[in-house]
Amino acid sequence: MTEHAGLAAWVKEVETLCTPDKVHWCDGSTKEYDEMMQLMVASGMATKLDESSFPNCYLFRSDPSDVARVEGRTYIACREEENAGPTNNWIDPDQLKETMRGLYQGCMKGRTLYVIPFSMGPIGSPIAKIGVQISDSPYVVTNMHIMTRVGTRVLEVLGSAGEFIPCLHSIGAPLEPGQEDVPWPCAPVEKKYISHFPDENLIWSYGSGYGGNALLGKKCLALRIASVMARREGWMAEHMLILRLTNPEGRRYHIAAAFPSACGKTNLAMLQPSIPGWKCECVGDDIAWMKIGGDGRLHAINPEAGFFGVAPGTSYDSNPMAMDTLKSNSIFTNCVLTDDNKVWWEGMDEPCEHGIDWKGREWTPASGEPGAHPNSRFTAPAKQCPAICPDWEDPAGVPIDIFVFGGRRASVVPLVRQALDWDHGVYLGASATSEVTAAALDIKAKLRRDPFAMLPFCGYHMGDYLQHWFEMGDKLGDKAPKVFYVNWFRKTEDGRWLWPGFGENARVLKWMCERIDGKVDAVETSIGLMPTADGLDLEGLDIPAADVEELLRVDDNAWKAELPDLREFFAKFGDRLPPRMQAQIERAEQFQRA
Ligand code: GTP
Ligand code: SPV
Ligand code: MN
Repeated sequence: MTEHAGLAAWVKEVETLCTPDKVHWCDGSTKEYDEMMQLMVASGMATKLDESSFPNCYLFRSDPSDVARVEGRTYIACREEENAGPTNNWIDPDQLKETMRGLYQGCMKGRTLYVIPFSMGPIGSPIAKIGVQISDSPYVVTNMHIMTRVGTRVLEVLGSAGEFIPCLHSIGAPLEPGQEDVPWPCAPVEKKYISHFPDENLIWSYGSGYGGNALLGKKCLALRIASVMARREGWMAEHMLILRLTNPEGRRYHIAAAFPSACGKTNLAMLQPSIPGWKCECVGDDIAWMKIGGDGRLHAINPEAGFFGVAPGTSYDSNPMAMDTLKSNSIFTNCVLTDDNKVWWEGMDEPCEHGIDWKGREWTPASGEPGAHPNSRFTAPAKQCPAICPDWEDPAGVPIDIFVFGGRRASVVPLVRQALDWDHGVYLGASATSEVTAAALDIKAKLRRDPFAMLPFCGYHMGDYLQHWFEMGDKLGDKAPKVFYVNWFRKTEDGRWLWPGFGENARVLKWMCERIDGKVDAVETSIGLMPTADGLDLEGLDIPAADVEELLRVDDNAWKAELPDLREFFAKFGDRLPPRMQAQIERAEQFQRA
């Protein structure tokens, strides 16, 4: 319970609206976590994995309709429609609340209402923000235990009048007396709403139990609501990993990188450099909150406490640090259950001959479909990562030297290039494109523009967001991080990866570090500064020279062909497109004409 009158009143109000059978205030303890897992095993929602191979780990299978974020059902309900901008869905906040109140009416019947006080960022840190999530999903409670700092200590910090962000969540599946529950209750897609009310720092989510739709501290609070607060208060909330790279001489570099969902953040954050003497440590794998410190530099913290990582493709070969992180005290969703009660997914080191797939059906490699859903995920405590940075919970954050943008592109976009200056860097981030992945359920396009990997996560007008980036650059001046753009995903015509990726990506990061130290030259091209023929350290890497040449090739015709689409995309921003972005587009067009 709480001494906070505002919180108590809100919980009472929700209780009256949603009519749960019980109310449970979460204390964040291990005992609470264990009891909830036991409850879910008993109800058939969770499967306990083999204790000797995966101690204290559980597998869940979601409803086949509830497997990823639903961008088409995600709303930024600010007062004025034009402030949501052309890249967000908008509904008038009063109207949306009326619709959702109708849905919330009695929606927790037969269920328990959990009150989850949580902190994004270390509890009590001046940069941390407190949220309180109400949810009727015990799965959400256990995931929040891992992904955020949950519990009584948060209520203590909140005191009797502290500020918190209310996050209301229901799976939208009331139980009538005698009605049998299903393993993964949720509402049909047309009743799902992931709603944000940025004018009042409020989040209402209904109908989904999966990932960013339901773990409201993550995308809803730490990105959509926080991005609005950050603009107002002069800081940044970004969809970025944070890592520390140390060179053989012991010099440290801090890198923050924005790639769209399922495009390599977790992997890069836990990189094991293939080049001798270089060390990489992970600060965060998905979200960065960054403020200008007393030294005038940009300092980043990871507001999360766990990783909600893409399972397929994760292996000891590709990401050993993630594999060591997730082997205990973790939750798995939509993976394969093997005959010896372990989890498996496509791309894991050893093949799986037989098991139960994510839909609960018998599965073999001959089944003709992946056994794990492409957006199957692990939820694992960050502190278990062997490569976690000793300073990952430092409230002061780490000073960022380098920003990296990128996306998944089979063609055109080269392995790496450096921006000419800050404004060009903002242009590179803003013009990012990526092939669409399984992380969003309802996006049919193959390729899309995803500025700063924030398209689904920016809580206000994207034109104003670009302006905010320009203004942050002005404030940082010569202390602004240097900007780069990468693409690990270029392929040959017959579909082979040109770049080995993963630990070898350290070679590209090394080039960036040498660039900012002025140790290595670059070639100026129409799209930015590129490595010279011998600029990248490729020692010990078995890669054909022709592949390297292709990875660094700038096809001016292909770039030119993309400009009309870029112009059309930015035209939607109308008079909110910053003149400095307009100038960058014109510069790009001029380059391509020359
Ligand atoms: P979200 O959690 O959705 O925000 O995704 P993320 O950006 O953290 O993506 P993640 O690192 O989980 O990578 C997604 C997929 O891309 C996985 O299947 C990885 O194995 C694969 N991947 C990551 N890095 C590389 C790389 O360097 N090369 C190749 N070919 N694949 C990669
Ligand atoms: C993403 O989609 O970018 C994720 C997973 O990190 S979710 O938490 O579902 O948004
Ligand atoms: Mn993400």
